[in-house]
Amino acid sequence: MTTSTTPPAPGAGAAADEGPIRRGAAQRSEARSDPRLDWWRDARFGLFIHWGLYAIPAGEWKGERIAGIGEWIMFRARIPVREYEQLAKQFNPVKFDAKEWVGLAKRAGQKYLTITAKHHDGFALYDSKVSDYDIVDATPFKSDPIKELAEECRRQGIRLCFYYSQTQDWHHKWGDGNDWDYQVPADEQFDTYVREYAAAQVRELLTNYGPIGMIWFDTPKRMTTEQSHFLANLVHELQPDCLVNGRIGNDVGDYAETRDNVIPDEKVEMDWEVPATINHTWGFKHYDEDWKSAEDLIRKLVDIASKNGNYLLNVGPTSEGLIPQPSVERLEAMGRWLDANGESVYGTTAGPLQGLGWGRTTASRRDPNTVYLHVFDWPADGRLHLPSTGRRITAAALVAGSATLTMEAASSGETVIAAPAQAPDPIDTVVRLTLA
Ligand code: FHN
Repeated sequence: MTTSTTPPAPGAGAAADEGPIRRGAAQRSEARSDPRLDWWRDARFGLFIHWGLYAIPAGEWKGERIAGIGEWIMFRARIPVREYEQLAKQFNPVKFDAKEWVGLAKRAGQKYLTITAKHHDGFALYDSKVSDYDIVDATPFKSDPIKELAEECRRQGIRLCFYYSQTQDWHHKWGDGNDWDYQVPADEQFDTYVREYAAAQVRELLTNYGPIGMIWFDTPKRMTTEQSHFLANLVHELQPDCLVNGRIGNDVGDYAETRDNVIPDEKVEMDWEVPATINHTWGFKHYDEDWKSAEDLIRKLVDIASKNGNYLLNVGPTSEGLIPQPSVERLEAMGRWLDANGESVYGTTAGPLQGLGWGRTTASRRDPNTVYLHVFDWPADGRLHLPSTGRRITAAALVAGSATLTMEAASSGETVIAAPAQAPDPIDTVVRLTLA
């Protein structure tokens, strides 16, 4: 199952021939056993939040609907810095409720939350001392939502992670990407931007909000290997356990990132994650109503886990601070499914059977004798034909409800599991196999 629903953003930094995985250090053989990633490997499912000034125009500028993803509106409509900056004066998200946002991640069964501390528009969603272009200094809201989120994440047991756009900054004259206000910065100017401005903000993020799970860099574009190492080293020096994603560039990250919304066709033998949207945009667009179904999202989560990956699923809150209701409903549906079937996703790795027509398999990372069958298409005759895993199966049971299933060996080497005639769960019925 490969899905590519979001058109690549201009300047997104991925070469067309790069394939679905943007590599990170996860490809190094020792990286697969780095225990710093254990919490993240166990988590499998995180909440991505794209929130910033772009939620005000919400996809529309001067009465015109601007094509593309919502958070790119400044770039797409070539909005001058001085004009775009004025949005800050209107940003007053009085309905923002950190407890509710973190509670939603919790109800959805997500284990980490990655929020845009600064996206390509350069606006800092936290109290930055190296710029006045931030939510505390430049908006009527005047308070720091990241501080509240950090406290709530601690209280509710969710790992807080920060998205930080280290290359593109359309507000800063030496950041990359704004060719309508500024000259393209020379290499030395861009280097100063990375080593002084971006580094100072990353330092703030890792100093002022307690332990951070990861810095999620993006669109490496012109980053040199030295610059990637410089930022990764800074992160690891300030918080040695903090992870760095693959989009730091130049194979320097702790794990690999796929292209947006692209799930590899086959299992991948490295640590990887797919950032994905529920509709077609990351930042809020008031007219993007094309939502993926809960069934699709649950099956995507399982598909990803069955190939060793993590699913970082996005919401784009409104400028008032509300997460759109269709996103809430879908995330809650995923959480209900995970409440019953979570053991087949959390703490699992790719399963022993790949390329199955009717579903997917995952395997416990800690118990070598436990394998999970995820049955998407229930057999019409209630008899599930299972190719040999190479190991003897001693028991089969439904994960939800725990009913034991009977098995018989078929002459072909297959095992036939006698299952109820009707699918117990039309989205994904999970069967736990115990191996000898
Ligand atoms: O350009 C960004 C985009 O706005 C969004 O943040 C996504 C999320 O993965 N990353 C970039 C495009 O790949």
